[in-house]
Amino acid sequence: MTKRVYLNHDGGVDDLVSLFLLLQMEEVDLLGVGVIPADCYLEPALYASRKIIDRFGNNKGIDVAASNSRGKHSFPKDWRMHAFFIDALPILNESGRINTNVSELKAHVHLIKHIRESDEPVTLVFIGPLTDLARALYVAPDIESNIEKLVWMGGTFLEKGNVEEPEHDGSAEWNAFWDPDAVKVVWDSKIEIDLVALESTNMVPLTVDIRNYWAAQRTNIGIDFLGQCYAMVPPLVHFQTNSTYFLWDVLTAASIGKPDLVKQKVVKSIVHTEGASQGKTVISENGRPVNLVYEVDRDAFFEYITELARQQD
Ligand code: AGV
Ligand code: CA
Repeated sequence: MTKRVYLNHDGGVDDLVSLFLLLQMEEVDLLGVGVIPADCYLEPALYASRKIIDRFGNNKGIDVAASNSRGKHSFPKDWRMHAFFIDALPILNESGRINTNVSELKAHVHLIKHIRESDEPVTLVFIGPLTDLARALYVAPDIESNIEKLVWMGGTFLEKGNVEEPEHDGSAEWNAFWDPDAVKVVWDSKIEIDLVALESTNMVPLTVDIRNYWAAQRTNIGIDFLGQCYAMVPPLVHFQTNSTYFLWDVLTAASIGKPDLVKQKVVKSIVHTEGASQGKTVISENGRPVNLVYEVDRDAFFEYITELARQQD
């Protein structure tokens, strides 16, 4: 059975790889793509998205929408630069043309339109902050009834998150920290949420082994694309640093195409929107239920994404 899917991403290396992989999933009917300038700069992220759809999207006629949402805390500039590198990859620029359109609608309005027009409930895949969804729910509360569920890369219930910034205690995950109020708005809705939190994404760091595995198969153009993308970001070698790269969003996308890669359990939670723990998600008796993805079969995951990437001639 095919799933209607809408993707909202924020232009990081693993966001753009996730777009590429969702386009390869037979069971996914991708309705549209929104791009939010959180962990990226908007222009290169839009260009890269359109070029990926052109090059690897099999003429699916998907359009891309730009978000004008703003966060509360900015991502580090070094990370936001990654979208420029992907946009410049020769494989995405070979044809010298761009066919995929940018919608006239802002991303949250584009999201509303696609949910309203879908003949079946839509699965929302958010792999950046939740701002566009929170804005959409605010102006169009009716869309809730045509949302199958939200699959979000964000949050963590571990003691240590991945934010290392002044005035913060380090307990939050970045997508939640960028706009904690948006998390609260979505938590206050009745939408079913699958939470791909740091519990599971910590199990899929980028490593030199996985890079070499892709390098050895680089004659295949899709696997070469994976290798080129993950050449831009630091792998886990001796110990984890603030810039160590994980396949956060790619795990989120993979859990849609192959749900049995991951294990889930229901937890009740709230989110902190003020103070030194902003963006921290916490287990609480009175919280709202979410399906926490807490474990992944690492080897099966890497095999699955490699096979998805493999292009047939
Ligand atoms: O917190 C993970 C989210 C994911 O959506 N992003 C990266 C993924 O796209 C923010 C982030 C946390 N640590 C990072 C991040 C790092 N070391 N480099 C780039 N982005
Ligand atoms: Ca992201």
